[in-house]
Amino acid sequence: MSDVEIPEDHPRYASLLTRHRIEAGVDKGITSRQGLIAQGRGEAFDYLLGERTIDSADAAERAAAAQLLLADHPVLSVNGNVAALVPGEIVALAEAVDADLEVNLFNRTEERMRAIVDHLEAHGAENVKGLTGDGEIPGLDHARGTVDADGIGAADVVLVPLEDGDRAEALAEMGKTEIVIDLNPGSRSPQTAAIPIIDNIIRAVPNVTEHAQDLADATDEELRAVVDAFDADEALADAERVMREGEFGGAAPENAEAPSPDAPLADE
Ligand code: PTJ
Repeated sequence: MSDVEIPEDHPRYASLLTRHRIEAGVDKGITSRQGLIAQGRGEAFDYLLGERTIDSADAAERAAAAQLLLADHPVLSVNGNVAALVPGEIVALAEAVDADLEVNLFNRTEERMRAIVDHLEAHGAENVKGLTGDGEIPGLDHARGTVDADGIGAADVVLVPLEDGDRAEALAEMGKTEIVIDLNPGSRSPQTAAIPIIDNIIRAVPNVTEHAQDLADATDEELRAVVDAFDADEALADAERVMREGEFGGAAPENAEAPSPDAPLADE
């Protein structure tokens, strides 16, 4: 996919590039139209975060890298938004932690499954799972619960970026260790996760890969210590605090008002 010409010094460069990628994903039959809405919601949270990786998210990204390296069978789940936004980056992460990639869609159609597998393969992926669909996540209807038995079905650790709350809960109930990337700390998916990453996927995935490369020679004991030092509740609370207190980090206009401390964050 060719990126549109946007000058790199444009103040909204990253945001415009992201929008273009999502639009192009819809045009190519990779991303669902609902994916556009999901992106808009994500952007609002990213704006409140200051469009940066806060320290607690960086800690989560390091813990995620350690957890993926410790796993016996890690799987990275790819939906239409992930495929449009970070196709090369998710392939690089799978290589760095020796994980399977599995296309797993909320709105599953065979055409979109195939288009995403092809797109990932064009970015260097091999043996992408998801098309077999011979397993299921208990507690969900067929369309939403279909997985590969030897992919997500058999995984011990699953990375599920931009996941819907029901499926995140059902996967956790199957005993999977879940790593969720989601910009909304009030959403059920990160609240269900062992490791919630409150960051934009375009920053999060390359940073998990960097941490994995940094931890490549660590012993299991050292990796376990990184995972154990991470506190999911603290990370969620820290992201919510940054958003409520309006530490915009330069991304917001000077007259932007901080959100009211009493306003609840949306729970999906
Ligand atoms: O391709 P499919 O059919 O599997 O559908 C994918 C979407 C994302 C459309 C589907 O899973 C969906 O409707 O998701 P939700 O319920 O809208 O949740 C998406 C979550 O991802 C929301 O909490 C958003 O804030 C968050 N989000 C959106 N864009 C980003 C993001 N989080 C991190 N990085 C983003 N770029």
